[in-house]
Order: sequence, then C-alpha cells, then structure tokens
Amino acid sequence: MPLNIVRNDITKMKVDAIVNAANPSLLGGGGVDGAIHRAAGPELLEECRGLGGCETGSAKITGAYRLPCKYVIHTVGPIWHGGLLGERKLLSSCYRESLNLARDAGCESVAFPLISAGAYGYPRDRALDVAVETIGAFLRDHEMTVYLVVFDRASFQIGERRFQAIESYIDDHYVDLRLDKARRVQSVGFPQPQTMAYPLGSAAPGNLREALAMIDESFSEMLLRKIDEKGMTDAQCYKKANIDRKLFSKIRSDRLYKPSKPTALAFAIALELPLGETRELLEKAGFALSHSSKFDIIVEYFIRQGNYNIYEINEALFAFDQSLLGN
Ligand code: AR6
Repeated sequence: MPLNIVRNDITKMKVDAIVNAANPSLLGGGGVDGAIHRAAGPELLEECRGLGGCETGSAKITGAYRLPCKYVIHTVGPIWHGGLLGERKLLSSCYRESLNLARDAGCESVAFPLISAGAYGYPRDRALDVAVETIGAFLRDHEMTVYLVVFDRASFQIGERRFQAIESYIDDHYVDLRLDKARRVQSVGFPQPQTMAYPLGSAAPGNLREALAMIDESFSEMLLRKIDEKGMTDAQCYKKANIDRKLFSKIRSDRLYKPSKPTALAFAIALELPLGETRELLEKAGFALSHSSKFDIIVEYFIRQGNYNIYEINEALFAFDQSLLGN
C-alpha cells in the first residue's frame, strides 16, 4: 500500500529509512529522537556530530547502525506557536525534504513519526493532515511505500470532533440493522415471491445473452472498462486507489484475478462510483456491502457524502481499528 497508517514503535519498522523528529542540534533529545538514538547505539550520535545541525523544515540523512533499517533521516519540525508563524509550511517541508532524500538514496519504503506532534506541540489532528496531504502529493509522482507510524492512542481519539459524524452514522446503521431483524421476525410466515436479483444500479437485461454477458464480465474487466469510461489513465486510477503498480499490473494481466475486499473497494473509491455501482464492482470479486460490518458502514458513509479522498477514508478506518483501503 503506498500510504499506510500503522500503530507501532518506529524503531521496530523494517523499512529502508525511518525519519527522526529531531531538533536543530541533531545531537539527540527526548521522544522519538531519544528512542531512535537508544536503539541505534552511540555510533549514530557520532555521525550526527559531523553534520553541523539542521534548519527547521530541512532534513539530513545518516546510517542506521543497530536499527533494522538502512538509513535514518533527521528532520526538524516547527515548534507550534498558534499557527500564524508559517508552521504548516515548515512541517510540510519536513515531509517533502525527507522524502526527497529517501528517493535520492534509492529507498523504496520509509516510515515517519508524526513530526512536531509531541514536545513541539503541533495539534495532532492538524499535524496528521499535513503529513497525509504532503505524502499523498509526493506519491502522485513517485512509487514508494510510506508508513505513518502512530505511537500513542491519543493520536486517534474516536471522540474527536472530526470522527463524530461517522460515529453517529455507524450508530444509526446498527439501529437499522436491529430494526431490519425485527422486521424479518415479524414477516416470518409470509414467504416473498421469488425474484431474480440483478446487481444494484444495473438495469434488468432484455434477453438471456445480455444477462450472460453481464455475468461473464470479471472484476478485472469491469475495472478496466470503468477506468476507460471515466477517461482516467491506469496510473491515475491505481494511485488514487492507494494501490501499488505491481498489484495493478497483476490485476490487469489476470482476467480472473480475485482481489481482497479492501482492494476492490479502493478501486470503487478511485473511480468515484456511487453506491449501486460500488456494490456491482464488489460483487464481481465475490463481496457485498453489509451493515453488520463497521468497515463497510464507514466506507458507505464516505460514498454517501461524495467524499472519495482515500486518505481521509483511511484515517477514519484507522481510528475505528478497521483494515485500510488499498493493497
Ligand atoms: N515511535 C513512533 N512514534 C513515537 C515514538 C516511537 N518510538 N516515540 C514518540 N513518538 P516528539 P516533536 C511520537 O516529541 O514534537 C525531541 O526531544 C510522539 O507520540 O518525539 O517533533 C527532539 O530532540 C509524537 O506523536 O517530536 C526535539 O527537541 C511524535 O512521535 C523535540 O523532541 C513526535 O513527538 C521534537 O519534538
């Protein structure tokens, strides 16, 4: 998955490079900086001594010594002073400069902590938005796997205002589910007439050949057809779906490829399909949207809102401990 949010200790990440939220001296400190220096050993501090410090918003790269990665990229985030002193621009520059260094060093995977969101006091939700936006923009032009490593639960409080609307949506739909069950219990003994089900959003076929043609279209074929219909390029679609190029090529070349549900849904989001067509695409991969799954309800919430920003959806899925969209 090109951009992944994970809960972990960054010193444990097996990636090509991890990013350190350092201070301008680059000579160590508390928080993630302290943890990285402790895990890397004294040789890291030795190398840092020779770097001559680092300006806020810039980044420098070193070896990783006893850490399980190859490089440590040290960046200096802004101290939060209320947001009017260019903090956002500087924080965004930290992510961009670090990613540029990682790319120049040939890294394929990089892990970031939430820079400035600890001792430097940047409000966590805003720090997360800057991180996701800047990394997302970089990934539009580069192939890389980037992890945003969230250490403490407080970084994703479901009680936060931005997740409250989703929480009520989930609550409402659980209520619906209970009502549905009650309705089913009431209707026992009244058999429904037999009907043939067509994928939602599609018209009933006029003849048998049309019906068979609809059944015959595989997930991969429907996906490629929709990409053409939307006038997108393949790369635009898989990037918007948070899917890497390798997986997309596999799907493209294997007519009968069976994706996981998060992958199938990620494509529905990238294609900005309305709910009916989303269900249809999922069905091609053997899945349905169900109101007994929080994952499904959260994605449904965003589709109904017309919000197809996969990173925002993933932030919400992460907050509710669900799988993320992508591969
Ligand atoms: N893995 C991942 N994330 C972590 C870890 C860890 N092991 N430890 C802390 N975090 P901070 P800043 C999270 O304070 O705000 C240092 O003293 C933490 O929960 O480490 O940029 C430097 O030397 C928070 O969300 O960095 C500077 O003086 C995030 O990492 C100053 O702190 C960043 O918190 C930099 O402050």
